[in-house]
Amino acid sequence: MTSDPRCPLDIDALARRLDEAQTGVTDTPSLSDDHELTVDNAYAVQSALITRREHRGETVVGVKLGFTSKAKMAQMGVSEVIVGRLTDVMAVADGGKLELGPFIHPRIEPEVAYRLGRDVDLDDAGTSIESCVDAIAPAMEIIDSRYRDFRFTYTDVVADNTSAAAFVIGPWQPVHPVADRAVRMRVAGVEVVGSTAAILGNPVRALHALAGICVRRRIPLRAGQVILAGAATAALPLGPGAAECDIAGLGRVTVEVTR
Ligand code: 0L1
Ligand code: MG
Repeated sequence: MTSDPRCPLDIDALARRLDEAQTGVTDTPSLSDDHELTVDNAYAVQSALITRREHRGETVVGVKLGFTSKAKMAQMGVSEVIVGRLTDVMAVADGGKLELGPFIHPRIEPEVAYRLGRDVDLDDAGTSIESCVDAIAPAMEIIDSRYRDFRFTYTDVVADNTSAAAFVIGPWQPVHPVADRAVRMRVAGVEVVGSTAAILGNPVRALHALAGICVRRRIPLRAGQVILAGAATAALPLGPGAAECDIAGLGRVTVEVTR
């Protein structure tokens, strides 16, 4: 488990540090300041973090992708997307209320969501993840890095469950192609526009990337789980007021943010 001469690596201690940052609503310095995490170590910390949440009674209800835009990959100097886990406690109802209290410095981004109609068999190379998806919806993700000033390395953010904090999903629809759809998100009067093409050129590619990582990392993909495919625009700071997202031909999702 030890990989850095500067500081012995204790996966559970790192997970506890990130977990306490989240539950205590207090940021923490980048783990990389005093540890040299490998990608394997980082996913191990993420798994330990999720185990802690499960011990508190939370249930994993889906997965999310990050770094699905060329701009973000270039910024981080990486070429592989990252995967995090979503729990039931992170889910907010469409049109519902979201209180800012539990978040450190939240941001929000427009996303495309898929739903799995059946389990993905990670041991069957012939299984197409697309054939396991039974619905698609507009969505927004709230990201809230537990790191000070959102300053992190690639492995830091994997360990921190890819900044996952909350999500809201609009009305589910039968699956249809959404390769290049206009996206508009408005948050407390600030608007950002973009395209679903920002998600790996086509959100369906996010499904393929996800399947590859889940096979390698043994992250289960179960019937009923949701998949957030990645951000269609840059994230906006999340403040009080209405947050809404429209995706052409896919629909609309809203949430009312309160202090
Ligand atoms: O969901 C995302 O694309 C965000 C991944 C983590 C990076 C960040 O916190 O900005
Ligand atoms: Mg996201």
